[in-house]
Amino acid sequence: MIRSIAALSVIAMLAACGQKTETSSAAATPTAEAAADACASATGDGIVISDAWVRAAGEGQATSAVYLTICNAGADADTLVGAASDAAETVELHQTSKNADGVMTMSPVDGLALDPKKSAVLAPGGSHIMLIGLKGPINPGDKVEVTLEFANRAPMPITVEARGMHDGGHGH
Ligand SMILES: [Cu+2]
Repeated sequence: MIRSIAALSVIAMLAACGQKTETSSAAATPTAEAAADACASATGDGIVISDAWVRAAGEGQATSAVYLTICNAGADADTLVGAASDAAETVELHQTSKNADGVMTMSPVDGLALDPKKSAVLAPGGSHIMLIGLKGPINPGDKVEVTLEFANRAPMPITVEARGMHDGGHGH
């Protein structure tokens, strides 16, 4: 992170929400704004994943969801087109939204846009990677392997840690 301090300070001056710029790795739980700021100054051409976790699921529970922040550090747009995991029979990209009756529903989407130098935030109440047909319980602290699939990049395997209902996210 040290080499990006100069760039971050520039961004902090430019960005309205630039007061928080630290987004490194697992310990931090950056806000969407902070993650976007850090992504704007990211170097290289890669995808940078942060704040990745999977919701813990008890015995007999059929579904769970993976949440993460995806920074597209490259200069070109890409799309998250899918994901795979041995933890579930089926893995789908989902978008949660409110229907006409004001009820939260979720539905599959073909892809999630990854704009250059921007972060896409998959979080409770919004987009998520849905695990359908869990092959077993996922306990808090468990590690789950998930492979992210992109339109313009090689698949990217990541490891996400399980959090209980009360540890992660803020509802829904
Ligand atoms: Cu879902």
